[in-house]
Amino acid sequence: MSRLILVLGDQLTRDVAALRELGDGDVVVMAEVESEATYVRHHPKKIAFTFAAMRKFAARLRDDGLTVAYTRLEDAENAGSIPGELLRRAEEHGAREVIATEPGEWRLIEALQDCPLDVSLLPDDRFIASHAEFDAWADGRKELRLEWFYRDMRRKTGILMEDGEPAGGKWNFDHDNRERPPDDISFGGPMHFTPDETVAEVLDLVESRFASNFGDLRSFWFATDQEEARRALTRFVKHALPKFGDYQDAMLAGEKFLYHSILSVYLNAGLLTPMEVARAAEQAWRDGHAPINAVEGFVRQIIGWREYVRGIYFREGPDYAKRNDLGHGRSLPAMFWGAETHMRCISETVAQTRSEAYAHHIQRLMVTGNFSLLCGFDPQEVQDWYMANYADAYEWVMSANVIGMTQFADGGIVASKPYVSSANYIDKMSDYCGDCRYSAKTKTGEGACPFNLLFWAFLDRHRDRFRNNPRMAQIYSTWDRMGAEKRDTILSEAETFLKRMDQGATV
Ligand code: FAD
Ligand code: DLZ
Ligand code: SF4
Repeated sequence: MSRLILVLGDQLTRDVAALRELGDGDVVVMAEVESEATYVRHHPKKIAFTFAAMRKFAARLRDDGLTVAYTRLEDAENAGSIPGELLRRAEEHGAREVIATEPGEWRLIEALQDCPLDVSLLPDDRFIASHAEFDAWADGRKELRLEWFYRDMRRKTGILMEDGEPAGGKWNFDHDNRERPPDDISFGGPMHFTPDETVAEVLDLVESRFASNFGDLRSFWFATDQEEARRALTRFVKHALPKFGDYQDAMLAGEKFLYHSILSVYLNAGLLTPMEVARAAEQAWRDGHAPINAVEGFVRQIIGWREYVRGIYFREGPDYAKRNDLGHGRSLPAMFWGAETHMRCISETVAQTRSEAYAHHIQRLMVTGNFSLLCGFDPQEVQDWYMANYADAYEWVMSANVIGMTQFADGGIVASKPYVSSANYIDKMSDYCGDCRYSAKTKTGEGACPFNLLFWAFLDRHRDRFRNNPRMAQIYSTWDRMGAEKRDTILSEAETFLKRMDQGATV
């Protein structure tokens, strides 16, 4: 009896576990379905990317001689969900058994487990660390700090290792990174691909079905197959990687990409593997093309952070994404959806998110993430916002970044203290503040930057929670030394700002 081999829209790798099981007579099932396209209001570019890449991958499998049952979103008989499509195809092919690679989100894992067919979920071994390996590393540790996990990943992969020792003599070159933003950027941005017939067809579909979703569909320039994604990787390694480390934390108005790779969307969909990306970067260092601080910094993101956040998501279970340790419940303001704001850092970040379905790490972390935590937005709403707006968004990689790293909603599993900062950080690492209606240097009164007010208001609000955290002792003593009158002014101005924002005023 034939079996169904399920390939999801973010499993577009010939070597994915389920496809390795393929036997004679088995049918590969791929389906564009309403439930996946609407469980959050995805950016139109993400839907277009996913469908285009799925269609091209299905065509490649057919070229390889595989039998592929592919359902398009507009097909009349489309059952609308992955389990629904499996049931329909099972009946069509007289199959009972389904082989699938474990999805990257609990909701879909649970839906497959509940599907009334004989579904086997295979481990997704596109990742470097299995769930068991991550758990073995985490078990019994008081703190799950990235640095120790990352070193294990270096040892396991041999990336940037020489005779068992870290290349260049140390594990982490962050000290040499994080320079202030440069005056101009020599990297022209990621490789743009002109839509071919398949992509053009999908763009028309997405335009007609998802026009009201937040985000610009065109211009659409993403790679949509493995060969194109590899070209994008090559361009990054050649032109941007050498400076990746230096300007990793910089933000510049009008410069959407700086020296970032824009590879997460391809990595997460399966068009690239983490090991091929890490090896390409390592080779650039061995060839003398890129310095160790850049290559180590980049490799740490791929084999360190990317694996680590996935490990946390699966270790902590389906409830992780619902945590709200600080009890935050404010709704997101209209400025996160493109409404006018005087805050230049927010308007720049939201504008490029809208146009590209992309913002780089520091914009996500120190602008929208930091602002969300300071204002006390509901962490689930915050996560939904990120899930909706970024082309690389999947819960396995999103949750620990949002719930853990930026919102401290997991109570400190990922971060040892909340990632909050006043305007000082943004002012130092960007050119946003120069042309802003607010003044980063002004602490209270006319023109005071909201970050300056909200920062102290946050610390004051959560004093009981954080005052005994040794990493925050100094900041609390600065607050206490400020004088009661100044503290009251800050708190009342912060309150006024939040009230006006909640009422829909342009702030
Ligand atoms: P680069 O800066 O070039 O970094 C190289 C690669 O390292 C990335 O492609 C990515 O695969 C990996 N990486 C870097 N940082 C992280 C990280 N913190 N966690 C996991 N992988 C990392 N990344 C996603 O892939 N999907 C998400 O949904 C996502 N949501 C995020 C939400 C928040 C609030 C924050 C703070 C970060 C989030 N990240 C997410 C991590 C990171 O911001 C993006 O991976 C990165 O911006 C993607 O752009 P890039 O490919 O140019 O990355
Ligand atoms: C992101 C996405 C979208 C928009 N659409 C589909 C789809 O129609 N069919 C599909 O198989 N996958 C899609 N995906 C990717 C899935 O949402 C992803 O596999 C799960 O979120 C698990 O990571
Ligand atoms: Fe953002 Fe404040 Fe700087 Fe304006 S002054 S760009 S609001 S940090």
